[in-house]
Amino acid sequence: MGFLEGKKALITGLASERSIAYGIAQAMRAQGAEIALTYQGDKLKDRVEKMATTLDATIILPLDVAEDEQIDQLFEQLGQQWAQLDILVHAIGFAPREALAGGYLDSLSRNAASVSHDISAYSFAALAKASRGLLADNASLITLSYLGAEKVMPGYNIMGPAKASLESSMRFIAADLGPRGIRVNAISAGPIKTLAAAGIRGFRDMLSHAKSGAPLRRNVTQEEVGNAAAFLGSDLASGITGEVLYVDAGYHIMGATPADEA
Ligand code: NAD
Ligand code: 0WE
Repeated sequence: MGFLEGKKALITGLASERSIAYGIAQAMRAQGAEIALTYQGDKLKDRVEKMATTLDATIILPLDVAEDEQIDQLFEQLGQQWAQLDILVHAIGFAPREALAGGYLDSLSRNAASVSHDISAYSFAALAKASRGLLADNASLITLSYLGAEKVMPGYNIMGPAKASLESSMRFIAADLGPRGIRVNAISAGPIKTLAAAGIRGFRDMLSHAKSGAPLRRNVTQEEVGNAAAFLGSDLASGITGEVLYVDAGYHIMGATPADEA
């Protein structure tokens, strides 16, 4: 018997087998949760439907968070099949590619700031707002963040402020929904090579830097982030809300690079 037995989880952000969202879906399924998935646009539909079969998921709905109607439609459709939602996972982030290379100010534009905050931060609050009527009274909402929210990670650029906004919004949502027993948390994951990450220049160096700088001297996996999300989604985490949980092999505690790796 898994610790998510009887729970219904909606998981956004699947793009490939390497997506953090897929690791989360697998971990939650392994603990007994029933899974529903969303896909961004028709390009990803077939791929997400294939992944759905490995998760015994039969509810697969479109969601582009740039579209208000798709957000409303999502929970209207989901509500026709599920009376309540126990877990909502937001694993969505995007900035225009040009904004993730070069210097912060050089790559900055009004459009990059607007898009990155809209898609990566506002969307979590928008999903929380639209799902309110469907959420169970002990539901758990989870989003994915990165250390670039608090510290300057070269090249992360406008995604840093967007993740800072996401984390702050997470706390406001937690305060809002807390009286209903609903918990809201973020996982700050270390770098993982996913589709979104693959296209970033110098990402391999970032992985090796994170590895040598972390107490555990290694990178983290989708499976490890998935297990942490399964925990936060479960009643085992019933006292935890408004928290940022680091799944980064300890990297964030360090103030300097370990001597053996300098
Ligand atoms: P990924 O490319 O597998 O997933 C990103 C997802 O965002 C995709 O499924 C994509 O469809 C979705 N998305 C983008 N724009 C969207 C929109 N308008 N509407 C709906 N969905 C949209 O990459 P990932 O690394 O698994 O990213 C998932 C989350 O984890 C993101 O929030 C990312 O910032 C965060 N994160 C990633 C890392 C890493 O190193 N990979 C580390 C920490 C946090
Ligand atoms: O949040 C992220 C990446 C999010 C992301 C990735 C892309 C690539 C494709 C957002 N938007 C886009 N836009 C695209 O066109 N991470 C935490 C991974 C990541 O990205 C970095 C990192 C790390 C870590 C960019 C620069 C430096 C470090």
